[in-house]
Amino acid sequence: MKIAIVSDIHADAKALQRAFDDMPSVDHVLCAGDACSDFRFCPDTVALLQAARAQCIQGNHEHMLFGGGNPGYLKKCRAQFPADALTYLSDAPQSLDLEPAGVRIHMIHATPWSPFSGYIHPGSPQLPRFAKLPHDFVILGHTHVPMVEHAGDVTVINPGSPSQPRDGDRRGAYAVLDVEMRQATIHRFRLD
Ligand SMILES: [Mn+2]
Repeated sequence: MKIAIVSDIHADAKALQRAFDDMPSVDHVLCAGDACSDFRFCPDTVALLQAARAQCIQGNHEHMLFGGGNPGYLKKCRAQFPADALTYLSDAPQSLDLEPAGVRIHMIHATPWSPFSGYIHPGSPQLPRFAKLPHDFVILGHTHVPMVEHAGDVTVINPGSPSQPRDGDRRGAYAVLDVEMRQATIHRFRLD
């Protein structure tokens, strides 16, 4: 089973479409939050995720928008966009646990200890803490920096961002997890 992971799309349907075009054949799609921005909701982005039957969690931007951080804009969104597009993200959980083929996967946007704040970058001093978690894979977003890091038997995956990479590489990014092989790989694709 292959699982594609995207995160931090930030309302850029074009970049997400590029990621899907670039993707090998996968069985499942996960989105680790920030599909929208708290000041910009994109129904086309949601439609692409819905068509891919992606399982999404909320990032800090969904939390801000749907948690009342930008009430004027949310009101505008409710008037302008289909209700089911909004509920697709407003009803998304803060974290998600999956166990395909006995492989324990935990997905949360920022860190396992705080869903919406804190940054785990490659080489983070916090990475050794992951070794004690009861998961095989922890999927994060938030940094827009793609990584596959190991802490004991736990693999930490951040797929980066298809639209706003922040690692000095201008290409978009996503990840693919091969569950049986227990192997995660970062994929890059051109945005221009
Ligand atoms: Mn983000």
